[in-house]
Amino acid sequence: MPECRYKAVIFDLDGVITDTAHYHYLAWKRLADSQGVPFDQQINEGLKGIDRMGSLELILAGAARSYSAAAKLALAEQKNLHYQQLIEDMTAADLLPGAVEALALVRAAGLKTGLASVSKNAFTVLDRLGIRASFDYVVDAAYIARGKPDPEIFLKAASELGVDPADCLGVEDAVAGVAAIKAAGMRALGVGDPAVLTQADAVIPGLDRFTLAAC
Ligand code: B16
Ligand code: MG
Repeated sequence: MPECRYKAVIFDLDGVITDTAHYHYLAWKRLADSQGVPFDQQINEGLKGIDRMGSLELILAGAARSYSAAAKLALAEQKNLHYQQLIEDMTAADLLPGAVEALALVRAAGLKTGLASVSKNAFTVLDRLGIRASFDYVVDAAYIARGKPDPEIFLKAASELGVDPADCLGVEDAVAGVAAIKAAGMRALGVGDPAVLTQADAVIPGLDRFTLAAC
């Protein structure tokens, strides 16, 4: 194999490794409906990669009334309970096609693997999927001050892996996530639609098309 241009690959979780993006949508939809606030797949697209309170603020921007800080916290907690119910029964069958193979490919090439999810439920999801040990470092979102598109989470992953950001490939399904990778000074591989992920260096439809030559 020719020498790889990367030393580490840092993956997003929701929408890349597993389709929890859909569970987030269902949980937000239930909450938005309970408040009579408009919410659909298009609004949801803009929430991908945005942390819980940031997502709530974007949803409540469409509300007819205003909410106190305490009411917002209660709504965020409610959404999280809906979400936790939805992920309760996840298993390895919920891994997206190619996810396990992509992680194995990266390790077989001698590269490090990182996970950069702003989800505070990421460790639970990784355990349900049975892939926590496939990562050399998983960022704990509880210690991240700024969500995507801020580069903080990707820079934290690179630093803990002991790799220069310029030697990292970031893999993301969200516009905000791709922006975070680029702001961190990394190459960005988008997973999804090239018409949506316009800032990515390359885009593949799913990890089943992952190669280290992808961008
Ligand atoms: P939680 P990622 C993100 O995860 C999701 O894309 C986003 O929709 C969600 O609001 C966020 O995690 C926070 O999740 O409420 O579980 O803390 O894409 O960075 O893996
Ligand atoms: Mg994502």
